Amino acid sequence: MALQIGVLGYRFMGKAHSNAFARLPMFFDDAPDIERHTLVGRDEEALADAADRLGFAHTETDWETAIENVDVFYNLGPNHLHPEPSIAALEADVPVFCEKPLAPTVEDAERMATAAADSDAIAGCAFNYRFVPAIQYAKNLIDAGELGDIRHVRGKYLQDGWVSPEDPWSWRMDEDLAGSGALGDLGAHTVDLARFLVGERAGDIERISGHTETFIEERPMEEENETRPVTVDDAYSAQAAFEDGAMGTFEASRMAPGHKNDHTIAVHGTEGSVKFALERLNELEVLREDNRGYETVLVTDESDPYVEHWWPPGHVLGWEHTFVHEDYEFLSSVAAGESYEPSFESACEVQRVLDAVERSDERGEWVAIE
Ligand code: SOE
Repeated sequence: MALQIGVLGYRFMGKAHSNAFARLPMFFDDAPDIERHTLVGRDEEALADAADRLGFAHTETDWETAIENVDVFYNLGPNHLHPEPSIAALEADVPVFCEKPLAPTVEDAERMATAAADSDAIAGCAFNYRFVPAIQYAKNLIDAGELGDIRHVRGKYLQDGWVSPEDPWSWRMDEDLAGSGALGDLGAHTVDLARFLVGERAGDIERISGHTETFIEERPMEEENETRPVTVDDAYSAQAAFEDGAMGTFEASRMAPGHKNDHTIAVHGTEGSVKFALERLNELEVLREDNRGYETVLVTDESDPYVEHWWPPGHVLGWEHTFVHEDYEFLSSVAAGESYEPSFESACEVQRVLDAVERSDERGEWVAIE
């Protein structure tokens, strides 16, 4: 019997995951059978059109009703809608996959992690960049000790979608709806990746010194002749101390002209380094101790993570494939009754780091992760 999937949200992330659901039976022959059962949204006309385009059999404007009719619930709504529907689904022992960041606040994230811990169903958070083959290749090198002991983790996520004061207001600009700005939208990815890549070798992040800035205090509404205040950060930077002594340097900005989706992370150890850039996501720069310089590894061999499901070497993958990989892993975990990472607890750890950045910024001093 196919897993019946319910999805809340049908815009950007709704498309990314619906595309992934459609690819699974074509490229992952051991993927569980799934059906796009119910699409949840508020605007009935737009919802019907989206359900038709994204291949859902039913629509529902009430997420509580939808949860009663499905086997798996994907929460792809804006951040403020992550807690309640996800907690309700978990209380009904319906597995939940929730987009990042887990929640607007660390308090909400803790509630969600507790609901997952108390549920018989599993829950996962959509940190899709863990599922880039080059990132998993890097993790395998690091965990195998190829870089030695870790000294530095350096992550940046730069975009330029809101550089102009004329770039419109959206829910991502509002503290009540999003929780934070670049910090949660972009920084969450970098913190999760850093924990994923070096967590085995360097331990967790112990303390943080953070700084946030809002450069543009209000923005025009797209369809109305009015402006709304921006109540979240446009950019953040942070220094982090890992348990085993490694140093972390993190930043993200929506104000970096010329940078479209420029997520980079570098790890430096006692015996080598790796560097990754999302805009060149098939490649990993690797420096081993005895090399004169970095070598560019094209991570598209059939022995590389996930590549066997797709194309021959050099027939590169894209951003959308990371969603196919994470949905394959999550839905396979649901079908097999196994755990999944990143879990809600892992995603809550990320939220604790984001919260520490904001607490540190407010106090002007280093703070411990609580
Ligand atoms: C917008 O900043 C956004 O779509 C993020 O929300 C995603 O998580 C990121 O992967 C790309 O940029």
